[in-house]
Amino acid sequence: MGKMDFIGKASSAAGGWGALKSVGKRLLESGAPISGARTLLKANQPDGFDCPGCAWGDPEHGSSFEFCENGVKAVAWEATEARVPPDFFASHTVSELRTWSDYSLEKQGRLTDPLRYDRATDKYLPVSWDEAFDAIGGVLKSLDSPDRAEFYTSGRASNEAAFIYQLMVRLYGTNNFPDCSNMCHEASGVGLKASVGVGKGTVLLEDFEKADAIFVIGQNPGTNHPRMLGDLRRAAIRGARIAVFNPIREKGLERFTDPQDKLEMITGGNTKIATNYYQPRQGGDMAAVRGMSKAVFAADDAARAAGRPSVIDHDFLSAHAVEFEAYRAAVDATSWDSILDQSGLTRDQIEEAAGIYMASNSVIATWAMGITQHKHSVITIREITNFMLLRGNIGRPGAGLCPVRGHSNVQGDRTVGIDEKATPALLDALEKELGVPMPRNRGHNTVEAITAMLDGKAQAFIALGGNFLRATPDSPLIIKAFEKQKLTVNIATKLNHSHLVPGETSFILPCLGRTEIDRNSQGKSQIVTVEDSMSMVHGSGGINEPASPQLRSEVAIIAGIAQATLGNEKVEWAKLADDYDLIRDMISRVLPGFQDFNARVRVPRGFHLRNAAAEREWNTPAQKATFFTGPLPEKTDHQEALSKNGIFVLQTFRSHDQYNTTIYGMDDRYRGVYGERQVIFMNPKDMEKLGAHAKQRVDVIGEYGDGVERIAENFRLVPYNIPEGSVGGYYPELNVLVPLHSYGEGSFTPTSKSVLVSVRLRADAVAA
Ligand SMILES: Nc1nc2c(c(=O)[nH]1)N[C@H]1C(S)=C(S)[C@@H](COP(=O)(O)OP(=O)(O)OC[C@H]3O[C@@H](n4cnc5c(=O)[nH]c(N)nc54)[C@H](O)[C@@H]3O)O[C@H]1N2
Ligand SMILES: Nc1nc2c(c(=O)[nH]1)N[C@H]1C(S)=C(S)[C@@H](COP(=O)(O)OP(=O)(O)OC[C@H]3O[C@@H](n4cnc5c(=O)[nH]c(N)nc54)[C@H](O)[C@@H]3O)O[C@H]1N2
Ligand SMILES: [Mo]
Repeated sequence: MGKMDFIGKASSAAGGWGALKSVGKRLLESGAPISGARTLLKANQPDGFDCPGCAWGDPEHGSSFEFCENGVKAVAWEATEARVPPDFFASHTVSELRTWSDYSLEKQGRLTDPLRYDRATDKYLPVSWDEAFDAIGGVLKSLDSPDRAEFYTSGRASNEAAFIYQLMVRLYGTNNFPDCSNMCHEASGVGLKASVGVGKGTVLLEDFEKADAIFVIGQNPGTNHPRMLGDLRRAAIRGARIAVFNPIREKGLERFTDPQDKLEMITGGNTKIATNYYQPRQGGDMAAVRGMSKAVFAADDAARAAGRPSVIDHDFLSAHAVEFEAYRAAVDATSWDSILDQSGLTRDQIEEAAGIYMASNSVIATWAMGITQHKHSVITIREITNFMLLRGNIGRPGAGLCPVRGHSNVQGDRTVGIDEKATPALLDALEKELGVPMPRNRGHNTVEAITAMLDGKAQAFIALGGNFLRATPDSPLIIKAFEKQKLTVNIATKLNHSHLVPGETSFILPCLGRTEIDRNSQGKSQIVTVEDSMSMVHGSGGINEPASPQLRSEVAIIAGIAQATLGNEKVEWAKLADDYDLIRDMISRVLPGFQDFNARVRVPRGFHLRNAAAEREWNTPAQKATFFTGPLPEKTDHQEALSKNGIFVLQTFRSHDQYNTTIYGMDDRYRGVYGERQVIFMNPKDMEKLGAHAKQRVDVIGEYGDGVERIAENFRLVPYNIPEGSVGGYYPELNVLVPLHSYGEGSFTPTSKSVLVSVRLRADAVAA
């Protein structure tokens, strides 16, 4: 398809033959269709590996292959036959590679050898593992304080890798754990902890079979959690109501053809997913939810006045919650006018949605980045919790809270200690286990780590996976931050831009992926474990031969760095790396809920980590579920944008053909965009106001008045069903527009779904 007609027809339903076609293409591209198919058959199976795609749960009856188009892409991406050997680095300087796109870099294939940056030639050269470990240990030992180093984690790391990583970092002496969670579901953790005492979801996958209504808020599962669509589809077929809140009409939430359903595939049929689709303004969800609470209160008052049973579960609230009266007062004090203006919905729509809630015995609320990546995300999550508490929708079958996590083990990484603000309980337990004091001061999150690197307060950056440079805000600042480092280390499977801004001493350390066999020194294969969004912990063992004989597991690489930095006195690192059972034994001694870890993880589906709130045990200061009683945000960015001429609020989201900063391809089938990622989705009325036509070339400019020029050049407009005053486009290309200082209150999460911008037409406009 030529560049000119990148706007095409969107798929009529998510999933279906389009998904199958795309999968076949991926398998062929991975270069190994046969082993590729075998690889896929082992995804999310009891004796296979955990899919590195998303963190959606696995079904109990896991006999048939759980089909998921984007899971296939994630697996094929890792299991590719393409390689980037030392030869590749001999023929390209780092400066040259910096001009390549994210897509081209990762497309080159799997990293094969440990590499050290050589400044004289501006190239990465092969290095031995021992030499790398010694040099890294040398720099780490030379820093004047352990707080001078930042240890990043991306959420694909296994529990075992993450646990020994935090062990090393804390023994070294710091709690500096910036991690991808800081940019992702941090607000869910903070909000839920304050409201119900545990920062995780309270539902199991089985609850989706029992819910009467499911509220899907700020999430695009058709692309990002395709297996969730299967659960939503089954719920829809049973007659459950599915209420979607999303400013954009997302195809996957409207209709879905289940590739696992033979009849639907043959007949070209599909299932309607959303029974009710609401399009709030950007960041207008808290107002929408408060409006629903207001309607529930009104209905409850009326019912009680008429002598009918109450709508609100007052028995549950008096037994289990505090601050209910104050919440009622806060809702009463919130006017419908402010609710309607902030949410952008009509009163009828809000009352209709509240009606669905009241007519349903058991309700689940799910959410993702459309909620968490805002300034007021923590209180929005608390407001969703308030609403769910009104009818006791937490802690019983078919009901509960479900923040749908991103990376396949981001939740597990937190559980095992990747946390810059670790609880005293964890630190106490580590002290008891190791017999040495743990650092007690709060460490750096992602935003603070960047600031520390820029200020020269941090001088070393180590990354266990991920692509920090591209995932974080204000991209040009991060380049400066990396350039100032004495040491940068990237443990990675594929080459990305974070590797191309080397500090004074710099290494790329290639690791095994989850699909690969991880053998110890005796040739025995080892398994790792992960935790999904439903707190199920299960084993994962690779089945493919490693991409290169030089690769080491993440655990082994961390053990190597730890030994070179700390010696073997407190922990015998090599022994742990040679037998992950020993790491799991240590986890079971240190963390609650992991007793008999080694035995329980070897049964199909693993085990469930107890969630106290799901059992109505509330570990909040009041020992009760605690209502949030504050007001709505004074003004959202969307309201701000609507009040000013020419200002828009920008949200940055994922296409159907990417995994975060990994770009699989240039198409976004469900949104009807092909072969192009430099696009801005805009309401046709706004385009008219600007005098712009479809495919118009534009520059997008940050509007923060903070003296920093932020500009994303040469994007093209796509007319779209998106609220007026808001625009959307793809992450990571648009991260240049997200200011480092714009983050969530209480979460420090960059406001990637709410960025103030203007749009300037370019002179070199092409005809529509
Ligand atoms: N294939 C694939 N799978 C993935 C990923 C991937 O990149 N590719 N990434 C993984 C990761 S790390 C994560 S965190 C998840 C992300 O999963 P999602 O949260 O689904 O990801 P986004 O693409 O950021 O989509 C955000 C959705 O929220 C909506 N939204 C934006 N602002 C608002 C708002 O103010 N209110 C409401 N109600 N909605 C809003 C957007 O229109 C969009 O539909 O997916 C995980 N799974
Ligand atoms: N503007 C904007 N910014 C965002 C977001 C947004 O919606 N908008 N979303 C945010 C969110 S939700 C997240 S989670 C972050 C994601 O931030 P990150 O987790 O840092 O980014 P990824 O793109 O997932 O990382 C991809 C890289 O991980 C490495 N990798 C892949 N598999 C493995 C493995 O098994 N082991 C190791 N060691 N490395 C591996 C590869 O080298 C690959 O290049 O981005 C955040 N940034
Ligand atoms: Mo994420």
